[in-house]
Amino acid sequence: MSTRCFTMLKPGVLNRRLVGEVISRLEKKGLKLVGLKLMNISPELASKHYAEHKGKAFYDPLVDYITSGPVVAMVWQGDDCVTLVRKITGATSPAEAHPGTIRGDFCSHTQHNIIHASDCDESAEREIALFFKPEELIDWEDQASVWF
Ligand code: 3AN
Repeated sequence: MSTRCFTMLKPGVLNRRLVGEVISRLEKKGLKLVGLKLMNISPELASKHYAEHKGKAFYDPLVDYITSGPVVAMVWQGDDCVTLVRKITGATSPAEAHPGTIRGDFCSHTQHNIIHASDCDESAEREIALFFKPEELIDWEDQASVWF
């Protein structure tokens, strides 16, 4: 079943010139990009996005970091989208993320683990609604859908 996943390249990824590389990996898998924007995150949006982590030791540094510079927010669509994106993203801790995954290849510290990806379909829909207006998403006709 076609579902959606919210992903976000965290602050600093623009600096590292990795935006194209990450998008390319998700595209090559066959996922369909239906939303994309460069944006700054307000503290209010950060606190909504990371509400489940409120009270944890890493929460304040996480909000400070995620609001520290522009992010690239994306919505991907495809069959089992969240599962596929999270496989390509790799484990939360870069030490556990396998080589060949985005986190396995491009980062060393959990707090600066390059990319956010929704962890289930419900989180994806909640996060998409936080970051995108409905009219910012374009469900274009996919002629290649037979392959994916
Ligand atoms: P994921 O991003 O893999 O779904 P979550 O939701 O557990 O992982 O964590 C959200 C973000 O919080 C992570 N991407 C990471 O930046 C940060 N984070 C999670 N656990 C830690 C930790 N133990 N120390 C520092 N930062 C953490």
